[in-house]
Amino acid sequence: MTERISRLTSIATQLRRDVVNTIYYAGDGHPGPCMSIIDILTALYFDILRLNPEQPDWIGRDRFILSKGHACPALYAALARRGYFLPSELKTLRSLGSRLQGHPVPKDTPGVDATSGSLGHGLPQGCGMALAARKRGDDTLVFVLTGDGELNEGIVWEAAMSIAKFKLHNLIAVVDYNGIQSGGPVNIISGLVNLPEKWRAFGWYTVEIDGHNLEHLTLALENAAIRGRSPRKKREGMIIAPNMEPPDPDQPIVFIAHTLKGKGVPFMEGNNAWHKRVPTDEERELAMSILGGLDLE
Ligand SMILES: Cc1ncc(C[n+]2csc(CCOP(=O)(O)OP(=O)(O)O)c2C)c(N)n1
Repeated sequence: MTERISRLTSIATQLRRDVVNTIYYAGDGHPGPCMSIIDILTALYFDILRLNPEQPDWIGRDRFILSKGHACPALYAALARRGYFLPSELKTLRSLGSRLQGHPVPKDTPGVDATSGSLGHGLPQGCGMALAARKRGDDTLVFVLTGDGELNEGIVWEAAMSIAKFKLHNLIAVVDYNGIQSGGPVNIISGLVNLPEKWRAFGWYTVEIDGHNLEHLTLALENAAIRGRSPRKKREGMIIAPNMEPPDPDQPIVFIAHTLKGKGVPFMEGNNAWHKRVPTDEERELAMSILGGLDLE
């Protein structure tokens, strides 16, 4: 394992610990949905995104939209560990007057770029931000992370169509394809099948990826980011997806990230009872014994 990947692996474990502790202290929250996106967030916040935590509103920053806003304890953990605020503040999640509300609000929370929680709105907001970046003439990128159950919302597909039509190569979407939404399996509830073909039909360069393999994630996201900032520049040997032709210069990219709900805590993995649930004292201790560490230090 390279030094880069071992650093990211230990950050991902730290974020998983933070999520368990944050939800334990808040007495409310969605641990399973957080765990499936931790590795994606780790790759983005600790390797890929161009950010300045000391200047959260810096115009030149990349934007990140957590469209499945109910997983915000994972985002807050990433922001805290990236230096936007102290990890001890995570304990205030969902409490009155806290900057860390139960769904993300940019007005209150440093580092949050978009309001979310009502599912489906991340991609449309990202479309607007990517158009604005084009109008400004800068090379900032917009990353949007959506759930798979969230794709039931029709507005996602309106945005997908517009983003391809406007040729927004500066927007990169990631779908957290864990196969389960709050009410059960996505393929049964909404008939969400043939997902990659759907995105391709909407004009997107569609790449399937293991959403827990930090090596693959960082390589693919890094190359997608380099390409997103200047899509017409020829680069020898740059691979976004092995065994695929490179994207057309104007095509937006979506990563379909195969993930596991609850990933990292065995008794939560694939168990939808943890979609929204608070760990008991014993469950928290068990999780900590697996993840190492005890508290929000
Ligand atoms: C517009 C809207 N409808 C319903 C909900 C309630 N809700 C919260 S989480 C969730 C499931 C989302 O599934 P998915 O996108 O797969 O996220 P995951 O379960 O993987 O976290 C639903 C339906 C909501 N937040 N917004």
